[in-house]
Amino acid sequence: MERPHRGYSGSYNIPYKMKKIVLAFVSVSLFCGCTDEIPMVNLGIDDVYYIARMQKLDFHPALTGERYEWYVDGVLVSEERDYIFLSGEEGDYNVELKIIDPQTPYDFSFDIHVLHEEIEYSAYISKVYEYCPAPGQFINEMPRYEEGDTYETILQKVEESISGTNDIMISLGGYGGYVTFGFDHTVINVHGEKDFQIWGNAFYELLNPDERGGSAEPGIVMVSYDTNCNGLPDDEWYELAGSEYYSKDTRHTYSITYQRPDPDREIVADEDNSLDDIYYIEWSDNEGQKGYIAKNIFHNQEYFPKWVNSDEISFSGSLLANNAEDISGNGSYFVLYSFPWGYVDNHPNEYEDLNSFDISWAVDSDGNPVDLPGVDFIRVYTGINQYCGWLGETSTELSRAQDLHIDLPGRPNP
Ligand SMILES: [Ca+2]
Ligand SMILES: [Ca+2]
Ligand SMILES: [Ca+2]
Repeated sequence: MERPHRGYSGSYNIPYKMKKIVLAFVSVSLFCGCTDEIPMVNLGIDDVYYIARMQKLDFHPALTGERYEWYVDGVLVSEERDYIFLSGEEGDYNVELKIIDPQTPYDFSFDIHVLHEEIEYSAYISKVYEYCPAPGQFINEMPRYEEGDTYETILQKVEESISGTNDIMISLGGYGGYVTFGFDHTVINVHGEKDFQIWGNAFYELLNPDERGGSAEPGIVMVSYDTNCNGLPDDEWYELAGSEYYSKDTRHTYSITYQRPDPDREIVADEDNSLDDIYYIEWSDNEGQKGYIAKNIFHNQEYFPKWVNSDEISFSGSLLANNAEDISGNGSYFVLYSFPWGYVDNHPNEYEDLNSFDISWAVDSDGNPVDLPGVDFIRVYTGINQYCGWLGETSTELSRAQDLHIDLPGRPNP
């Protein structure tokens, strides 16, 4: 799929966004066997590139060798054959590629001029790639399903809800439900700083605010870098390791499947009549557990996503420990406690730092830290599989995300 570019074709003469650069070296034979020196190949007018900050330029050398070394301003940055250049800072950079090979060593040097974008970037979400909620009491309502909607039109509604500063809350439903979004540029991983913030609808209850309990419905964040530069979230995903990542109570290979409501189920209400269908949507997990998302009297729409045709939906990921406590002892008053840091919809939005995320928290599927230069795709999924009586299933909500490295008009970032 062709990704729309940002209008760089005319004025700066070379790259589109995501342009693939193939270093096709001509006249190679002229240099062979003539000298012991490593030949410098002049790439002609193509040895200068212009690109906007926070956009990638990916290089694929046509020539091969035993080893490769890429340098930016003299600093070794990669020993892979292919290299993606990305800079958050405007300026002039010298890039050098050394192909180390006993027969045919080469050394190429060229300049990249990183410019300010022609159209100012948005600091907020510009694109929603996926919306796959688990069943829940707010599904088909946040956003609302209307007759004739398809996955594509629902996706559009989600994008309209959470992009820019529209600030319309969407729900991810029960455990595993997720949304994937991105910005109109790559979010740079500035080392030593948090990189983006996400808004939810968590609150602390008024009686004991110091305990940081109330409605915390933590969502786990995953990030991905568009390493194949196709504009699609089909690259490797990394979890951002929040405060609970290394806890013994966190399970890292959890999976769950929800069933479409069985039309032949026995309709049973609970004793105090806050739930009118306690066997509504059955789930089963890979630990042999089973349970139900009940239908409650407060939300009468269907809870299984209506645009989904399949009879079951599955999710997998890390599972956080339950965070709710029934302080009434009779199911009438639950407090959902916040985890310390690193989750969405986990602290009230005014605690900006506790709702902000550092790309350097990324870990691979074995839990090893990964040093990403930036991210193009961010995914949030409900991290708890918990049911709290009349409050219903625990579900992550979110309404906005912001790249903390983009200056806002009239308010430069510190
Ligand atoms: Ca960072
Ligand atoms: Ca991709
Ligand atoms: Ca919430």
